[in-house]
Amino acid sequence: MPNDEVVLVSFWPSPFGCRVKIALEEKGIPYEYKEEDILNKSPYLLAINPVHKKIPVLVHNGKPVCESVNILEYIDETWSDLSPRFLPSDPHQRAQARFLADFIDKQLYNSSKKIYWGIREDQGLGEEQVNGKNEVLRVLKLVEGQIGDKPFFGGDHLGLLDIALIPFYSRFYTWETFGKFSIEEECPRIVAWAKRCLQKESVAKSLLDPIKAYEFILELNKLLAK
Ligand code: GS8
Repeated sequence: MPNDEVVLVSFWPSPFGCRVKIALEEKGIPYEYKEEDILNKSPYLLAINPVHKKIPVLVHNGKPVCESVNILEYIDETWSDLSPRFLPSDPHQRAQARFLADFIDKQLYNSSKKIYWGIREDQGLGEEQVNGKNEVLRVLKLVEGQIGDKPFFGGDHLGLLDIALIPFYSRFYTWETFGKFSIEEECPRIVAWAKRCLQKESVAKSLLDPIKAYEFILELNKLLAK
């Protein structure tokens, strides 16, 4: 669809926005990027996502699509002629990929916030942080158990689950630094998988630098402390 107008509205540190960037890059779909300040939301964002008022939003020929996993599925269906396909053709495998992407959304991000949200890094580990760390490791170990003998969850190419999970790799450094633990020691297969994903240009050019992600959290915590 050569005359398509594709706009991604996002906020630079967002792992959810990063998913959409990777998906568009993987399929080679040209798009315009619009940065949104989520601390001072524009009337445009409120108009295109009046329900959740969150980024990312993909605006395709003027029509907004919200919620990152929903956007990934929309991209896969709309540009079904472009490879790779993010969802497997087998219904059970498709259900499983959706199930795990949903599990990541419900568990990983919220648990991880307990490790760093409003925490001073020079404090000893509090109970909430230890809980957050244990929950994060539980999720990662469960997901790690699903890695088969292929390089990616999607098989030989990136699939829905790969794209949903890989943006959080940029946050590992933050979680490890605040939580004083090593994900590589606990979940070596997840880290090996992430390194394979990073060999993909779509991932390498979309993923946030881990140090920038960490500095962003430090700034956010300063704002929260005010
Ligand atoms: C989550 C998006 C989200 O949390 C998705 O798209 O998958 N389930 C959604 N977006 C955040 C920025 S990233 O942390 C956001 O827009 N927050 C604004 C707010 O909460 O007001």
